[in-house]
Order: sequence, then structure tokens, then C-alpha cells
Amino acid sequence: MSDNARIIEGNLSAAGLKFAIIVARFNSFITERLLAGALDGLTRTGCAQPDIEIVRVPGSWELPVVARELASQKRHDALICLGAVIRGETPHFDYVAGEAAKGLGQVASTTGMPVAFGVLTCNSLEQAVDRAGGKGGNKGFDAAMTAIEMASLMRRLRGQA
Ligand code: INI
Repeated sequence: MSDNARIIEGNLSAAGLKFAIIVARFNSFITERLLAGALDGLTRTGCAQPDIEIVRVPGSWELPVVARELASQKRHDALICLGAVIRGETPHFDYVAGEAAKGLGQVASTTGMPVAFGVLTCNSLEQAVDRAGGKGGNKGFDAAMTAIEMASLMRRLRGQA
């Protein structure tokens, strides 16, 4: 790394930042664990409870439209989107998971609002449990960390911090 380079990066302090967590009710056994992980991540890094909004949607398919609406309102520093898409016997999985990923990516890239992708795409319930507080960690917590870093980075890039 150069000694002279100017490094611009975010930090993991959530104090003073505002977040929305959009969480799918489908597979709520998993998504509620992801939500608990995300809330743990935000509060442990200094985010005040009143600065966290939780918005529930029916399933992961519905995440992008709500993310776009919230992004357009510009009331948050970052959005954390949580869902669990678990493969079944039909191609339904591919449509729901694909649309959630594509849609959320488009919201981030077209609005400039950081969107953390905390949507599990798993082949089995066991894989999902592992990633929602089991041996694979908690992807809701991880998504919160990404959201905090990106929110902090965007504030810096915009000259607001
Ligand atoms: N939604 C999920 O979040 N995960 C799934 O695994 C899932 N499957 O398998 O069907 C799922 N479907 C519902 C979908 O997100 C929409 O809510 C529904 O199609 C109505 O628009």
C-alpha cells in the first residue's frame, strides 16, 4: 500500500446513522433470526433504536419494490434486506431468488442508496439454519455490518462526515 495514497473508507460506527430493515415473512422461522442478528449488529455498533425502522413484506419477491420506495424517500443511510429463499422441487426458487437479487441490485445502483443483500438462497432448510445463527454465523448480522460500512463510506464520499 502506498504511504501517500488517500484512502477513503467507511467505519463500523453506526451512531447517528439511520437504517431500515426490510424483512420477508416467508420462511419467518429463518428470517426472524436474520432480523435478530441485524438488530444485534446495529445496536452493538451504536445505532439508536429510534434510528431503526423495520418494514415487513410477504416474501423476498416483494423486497425490491419496498426498497425502491424507501430509497426514494431518502430518510435512511442504508437499507438492510432480509429474506430466505429455499429451493423446492420446482423452478420457483430461481425466479424469486433471481428477482430479489436483480431488483435489489438495481435499487442500489440506480438510486445511490446502499442496499445490503441479506437474502439467503439455500438448497435446504438445514443450510438456512446454519446461516441464520448456526455454525455459518448470522447473515443478518453480516448484512448489518455491510450496511453500516457502506452508510459511513457514502457519507464520507458525499462530504457529510
Ligand atoms: N418467498 C421467499 O421469501 N422465500 C421462498 O423460499 C419462497 N418460495 O419458495 O416460494 C417465497 N415465495 C413467495 C414470494 O416471495 C412472493 O411473496 C409471492 O410469490 C407473492 O408475490
